[in-house]
Amino acid sequence: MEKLKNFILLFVLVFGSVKAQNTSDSTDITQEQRMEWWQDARFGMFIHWGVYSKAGGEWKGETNHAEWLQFTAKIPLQEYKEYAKTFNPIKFDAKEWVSIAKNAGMKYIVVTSKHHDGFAMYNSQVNDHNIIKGSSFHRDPLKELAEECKKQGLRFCVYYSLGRDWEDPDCPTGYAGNIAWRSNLIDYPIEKDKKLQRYLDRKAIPQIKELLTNYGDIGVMWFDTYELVSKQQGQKIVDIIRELQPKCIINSRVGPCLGDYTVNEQEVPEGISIKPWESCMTMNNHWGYNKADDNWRTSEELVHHLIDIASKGGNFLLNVGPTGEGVIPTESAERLKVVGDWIKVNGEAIYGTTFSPFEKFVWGRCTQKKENGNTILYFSVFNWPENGELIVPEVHNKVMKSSLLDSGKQIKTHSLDNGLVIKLPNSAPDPLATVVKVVVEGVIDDPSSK
Ligand code: FHN
Repeated sequence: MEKLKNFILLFVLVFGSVKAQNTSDSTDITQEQRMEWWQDARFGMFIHWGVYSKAGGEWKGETNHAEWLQFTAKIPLQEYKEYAKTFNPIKFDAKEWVSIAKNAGMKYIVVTSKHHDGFAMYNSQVNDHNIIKGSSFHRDPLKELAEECKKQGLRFCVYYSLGRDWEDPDCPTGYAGNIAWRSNLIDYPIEKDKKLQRYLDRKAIPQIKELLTNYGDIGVMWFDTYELVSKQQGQKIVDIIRELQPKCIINSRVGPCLGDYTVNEQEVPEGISIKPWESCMTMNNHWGYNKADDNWRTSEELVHHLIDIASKGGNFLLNVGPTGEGVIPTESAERLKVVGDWIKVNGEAIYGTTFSPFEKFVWGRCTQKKENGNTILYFSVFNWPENGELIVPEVHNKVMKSSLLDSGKQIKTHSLDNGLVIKLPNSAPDPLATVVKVVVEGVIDDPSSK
């Protein structure tokens, strides 16, 4: 009898707990499931917006400031707080912003909830240096953006400056030489007195919890500049996020050797990476709004970056810096419209694709999809070959179908010993980039397997 009782007890203990796990199945999300939407999305909008946007990069006649205004213009905290009180972006329209992103073909938005100035662009109960208590706006733009993203089917994501905060007295940064030059040494000159854990416990962690509790599903927690945050401290933050929102993706700037994907800033890596990565990029020379900066990338450059990044297995996070009134600059909106028009026709060659099975071509890039055991190759042609022929080496698979993606017009191919020849029309249907879709039997060994 005793044995039976012990056996039942053991049974309940073991199977009772497994069952418990299965009931809350959202916590059992696999990394692959967590990353799936993001890897299919390929294209997102980065938004650098804050009190600093009001200055438009200008302070006392100097015009090269932006999101680092408080620091680069050496503004004492109290003066910056006075300036923040005058911030009143009356033209801010979440619907407009999300529509611009959506029409550009972007699937997610990453907005600065708090940049290095430590000013929360949302209704934070943790610290009064925020848009509700510390500005003239008294509305919560993150709340409005989160709701609008939901309405328009985009993923709402937040940027959070983790290891740099010029409002908090306990946020030390790494030393360059013997100066902690990225710290607020004006208001808090004694760097060695600053205890990072105090800042994490008093401000960062409570604010991260607020963001993960009050704004619905957060697609990505996009941390920046972890500076002195250790792996243990970063892991604690990861654990908190996994607890509150298991599906939330975390970038690599949460701490050393942490995060779900790596970030390349203002650059596109040379080669392919099979690990998830993202390239974040400005459209001119500044993240935050700078009215003097007219060094805009061309729409063609942006389309080519998008294709190049997708052909290497990455995501493109393209930045806008709205004005102090809350308007996305015309130069940005116009370029995003052009990118969006291209994607409306050629999105199939970007969304849900994986990296190229080939080294890059002089004439363009390739992305691929697997379908029913066969492979769909999307060749995006940037430079139209004079002889109207594309040579794709190493492809000996049988071609099942080949066409121009935009019109569906059939095009001819033939095989040679060294690969496949694709016969093109005399001129490029789309000068930005023309996509040729070729379906071949079976799979093509990708370069990483060679
Ligand atoms: O210092 C920031 C900068 O202002 C901007 O936010 C970029 C975006 O990735 N991150 C830091 C520089 O690496």
